[in-house]
Amino acid sequence: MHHNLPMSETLETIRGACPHDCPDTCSLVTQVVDGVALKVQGNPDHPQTGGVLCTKVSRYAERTYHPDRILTPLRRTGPKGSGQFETVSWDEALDDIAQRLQAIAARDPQAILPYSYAGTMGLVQGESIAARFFHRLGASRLDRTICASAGAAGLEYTLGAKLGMRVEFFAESRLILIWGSNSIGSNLHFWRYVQEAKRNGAKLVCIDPRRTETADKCHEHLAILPGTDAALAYALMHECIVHGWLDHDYIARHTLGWAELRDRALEWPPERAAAVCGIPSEQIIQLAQDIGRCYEQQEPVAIRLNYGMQRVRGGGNAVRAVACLPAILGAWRHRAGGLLLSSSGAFPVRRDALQRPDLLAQSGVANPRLINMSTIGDDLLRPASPEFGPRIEALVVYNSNPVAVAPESGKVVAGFARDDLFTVVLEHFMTDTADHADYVLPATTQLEHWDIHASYGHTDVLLNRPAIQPLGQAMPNTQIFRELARRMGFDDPCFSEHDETLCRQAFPASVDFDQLLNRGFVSLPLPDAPFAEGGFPTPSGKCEFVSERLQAMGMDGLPAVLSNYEPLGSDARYPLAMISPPARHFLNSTFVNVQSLRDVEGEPVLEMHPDDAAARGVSDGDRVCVFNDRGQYECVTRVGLRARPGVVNGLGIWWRKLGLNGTNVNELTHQRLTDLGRAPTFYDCLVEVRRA
Ligand SMILES: Nc1nc2c(c(=O)[nH]1)N[C@H]1C(S)=C(S)[C@@H](COP(=O)(O)OP(=O)(O)OC[C@H]3O[C@@H](n4cnc5c(=O)[nH]c(N)nc54)[C@H](O)[C@@H]3O)O[C@H]1N2
Ligand SMILES: Nc1nc2c(c(=O)[nH]1)N[C@H]1C(S)=C(S)[C@@H](COP(=O)(O)OP(=O)(O)OC[C@H]3O[C@@H](n4cnc5c(=O)[nH]c(N)nc54)[C@H](O)[C@@H]3O)O[C@H]1N2
Ligand code: SF4
Ligand SMILES: [Mo]
Repeated sequence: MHHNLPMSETLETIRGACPHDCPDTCSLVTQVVDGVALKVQGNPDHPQTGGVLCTKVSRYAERTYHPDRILTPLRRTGPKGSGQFETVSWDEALDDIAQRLQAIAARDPQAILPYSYAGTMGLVQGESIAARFFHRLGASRLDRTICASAGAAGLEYTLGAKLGMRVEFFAESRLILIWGSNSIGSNLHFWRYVQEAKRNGAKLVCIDPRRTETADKCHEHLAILPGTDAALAYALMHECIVHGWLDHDYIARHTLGWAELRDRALEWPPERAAAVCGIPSEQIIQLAQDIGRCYEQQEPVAIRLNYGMQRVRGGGNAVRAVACLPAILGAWRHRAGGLLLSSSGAFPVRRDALQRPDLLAQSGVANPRLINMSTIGDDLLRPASPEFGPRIEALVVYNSNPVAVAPESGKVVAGFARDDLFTVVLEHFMTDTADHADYVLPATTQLEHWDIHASYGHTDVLLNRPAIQPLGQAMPNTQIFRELARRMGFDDPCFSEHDETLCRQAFPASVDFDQLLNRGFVSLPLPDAPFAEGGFPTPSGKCEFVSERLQAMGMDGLPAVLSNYEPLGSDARYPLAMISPPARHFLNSTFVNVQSLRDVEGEPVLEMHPDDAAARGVSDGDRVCVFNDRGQYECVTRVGLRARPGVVNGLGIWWRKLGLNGTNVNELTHQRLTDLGRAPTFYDCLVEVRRA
């Protein structure tokens, strides 16, 4: 849309997609005048966005034009971590990087590791040319587990895939369980549907150790101890069984293993679960009665499960336990009933076309080893061995800030500080990770490049068109990998495909690209209620209460109740459990350097219950040291009822260098992995607190 304005100004509005790791995947409209992006707003024509963005992304122009943007390639001049760099030309940087990688690859390409996550969720600036590059090279593969893989595994073993309710139908639900989700902070557009349901008389129940802003607005809040969700789910099943709130027809036709699940659930009366969860049994009984009332009146019960409850040892099994509930109630029959954890399995993404795993054949490495991104601290420090393979000699980091976000930062920092490690970081800003690079390469932001997006919170495909030219010498990730590929002699034509071509390859023709170009989004054609007639994409086609696949791995196949690695009360030296969910105005570690957002958050915060604070002589606003055997983190207390007794909330994820003592909350977390999905256990962590 072009308008001719006076004084030869041109105003354009460009449609895009929010790139951030957030379930909402908003449709953006950017106003551009004379090539400068003035404003980024929510697209009013996209129903899921409804013309509204969160505070963070309303500041996207501020982030894009931030004076600290990296706009030229940089080469390190000081010690690793010092942040001392000099400007170099693209040719100098790329020639040297290609030479260094080639020399390592000549010995063993698996000594090279890509490290990336969802700094952008774009399918093109994420894993397209980059994946082709590392496949062709035969580099180690990265196991991308840092966020959601425990919950994903739990869902896949139970429902068969990352599928669930369509988010818009929560507006019609009568009882909504918001379980391990701070929707107002992390899933704002879902919250709009919840408000609609509330206006229509729905009851809202929040299950979260922290009294979040979401919990404040729900009718009930069950402040369970971290890592006790499976016990709560079983107690709810217990009550359904005892009171006969069971859809026997749905159970018989569409589930597997009911007799076994029933016996297990009968071991969990509310009193037993209450003791494990650290809440009064009356709260569990009340919630069960709310469920029963809906069951009897044939009103839909909906669960918005989110990833907060799977960052503990038993996270995968906890998701399995919760995911059994809708099936026993027959809640899936109704489009406003069932459960949603992630909708990403609904998207027919052509990953092989984008990532070209077939290029491995040219690399000479048949099946490169898999390195878990969640244990990067240990893995960078590991010597070569027959089991592990070669020592990691080179890292190429893009779309991620591991020094800030990976667990047990003490080890992560020590690994990144290794003098014999060659590190390249593609970034917008000098993050804690970029400080440890040998080369930092300037990457474009979402306003400057093409991309295409699936979503994990709704079921629309979005296209992102560039709104402005790249700033300075910045290049899209894709272009940086094309340039490296050429220098490494990778001449397959797939390395010269353009970004728009890649956008077109990402989905089959059934996703209408012309509509994406014209309107910015396309809704997937999906049934209103995915499992109303069963049809679960599991091996049995049923909702699997008992999983033969898990039995084959030596488990009993039922959802297990597992206690945390570090349960409350297990170590007298560290009598507090700590969780570290996001601060509302940051997105993981992104936006911490945007002054207007950091001003809102103030300083790194530790929320403490008044009893826990008093026991330590700590008052509101005191500077404290949070510590355990792994490290120390200084922050400022907020004493109040957001924290339950015994649990402190260390809001994340600050940049270490912007924190009070040069660390952040991950100084305290550990690298042990979840029961399923090999994921980190950020919220399974014991600490003690003293005044600093
Ligand atoms: N503003 C903002 N939005 C974000 C993000 C952000 O950093 N900031 N991050 C994005 C990303 S990457 C993700 S993965 C999602 C994360 O969003 P969610 O999937 O919602 O997960 P978390 O924020 O980790 O945790 C959600 C809630 O679970 C609670 N919780 C912690 N432990 C437990 C437990 O054991 N049981 C239960 N029932 N609850 C528990 C936490 O207190 C928190 O309030 O949000 C995305 N959106
Ligand atoms: N203690 C604790 N730790 C956690 C969590 C927690 O709840 N508690 N949450 C975990 C979760 S859920 C997640 S998902 C991870 C997130 O961890 P990360 O995926 O590392 O996410 P961010 O911290 O947002 O860092 C993304 C980086 O990518 C960069 N980036 C964005 N777009 C582009 C681009 O187009 N090109 C390039 N080259 N760079 C780009 C941004 O500038 C930013 O620095 O953190 C995990 N760590
Ligand atoms: S971060 Fe989430 S809520 Fe904010 S604009 Fe992006 S998709 Fe929308
Ligand atoms: Mo995440």
